[in-house]
Amino acid sequence: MADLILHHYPMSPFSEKVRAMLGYAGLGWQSVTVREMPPRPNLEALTGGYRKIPVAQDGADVFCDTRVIAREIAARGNRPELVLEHSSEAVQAFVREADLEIFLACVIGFSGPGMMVKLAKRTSTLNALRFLKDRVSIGRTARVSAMKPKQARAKIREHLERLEGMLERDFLFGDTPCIADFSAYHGLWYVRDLAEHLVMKGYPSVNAWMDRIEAFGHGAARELSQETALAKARDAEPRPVNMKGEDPLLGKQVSIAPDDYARDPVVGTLVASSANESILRLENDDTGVLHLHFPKEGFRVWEP
Ligand SMILES: N[C@@H](CCC(=O)N[C@@H](CS)C(=O)NCC(=O)O)C(=O)O
Repeated sequence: MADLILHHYPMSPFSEKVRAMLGYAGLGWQSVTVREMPPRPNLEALTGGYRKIPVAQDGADVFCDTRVIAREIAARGNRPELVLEHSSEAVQAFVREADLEIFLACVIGFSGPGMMVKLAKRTSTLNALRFLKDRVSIGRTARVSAMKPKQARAKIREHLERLEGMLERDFLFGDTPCIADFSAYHGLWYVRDLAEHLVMKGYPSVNAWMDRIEAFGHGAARELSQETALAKARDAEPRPVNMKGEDPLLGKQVSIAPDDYARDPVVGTLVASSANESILRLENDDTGVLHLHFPKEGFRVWEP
């Protein structure tokens, strides 16, 4: 299997989840840095309009959402503990909450003016203002219950208490990490390492656990340009699809979109549908034929 190409940006928590998993799995990968918000024309040619970050790519196969990206990392690094559907019910329930409510609480509760100043310093003031406008618009069109910053901070304090209690061993569910550790880590990375918020101070076990995850590093990344990533898609064929499923929408043109926030739909032909994954075929001049992989959970598929 080829090294994954990761389309990401430094301040993105879900990208940090993937970078940390790549480090844990000891993998080499290719890094394509994208803007913090659309327009991202080169990436849009690969994703058909799916707008969340990160996105991973292997030739003409494109992996949208960290749940399907984790499966690719697990396969390349022989780390089955990163595959959500192989995990216990308790781990799956924990990950579901960590990747949605807890992540949103971290971002809503701890994105003060300091974060905007950081972004402005890394990019430009105009970029930071555009970012703010973009995120307000994501919030307005989201289908998740809105939280006020104060409520969000209270939720995170409660969450930190719970984690502190869970961390009797080195990792959340035992002596070795699993997908739950990476899902819980990335939101708190935003709070502790990006926002540098003092709320984290009173939780020594949580801090030591985060340090253990950070010690895995990010794996060996090589920079790649957006144009080269597109060319790699154009020069490759999608890998053969070996699961098809019973879905009545198979073979039809469908729309697919996240059902929580940033719900921009992608239109393509549904070429495979299993319990955990949908694969859409897309074709355009810049990339040729692509297969886009989406998780089943958290996505809606319908006939347009
Ligand atoms: N469920 C998605 C969540 C990804 C997500 O929310 N990513 C954030 C960045 S950390 C995002 O896309 N924000 C909007 C953007 O970057 O355009 C996953 O697991 O990949």
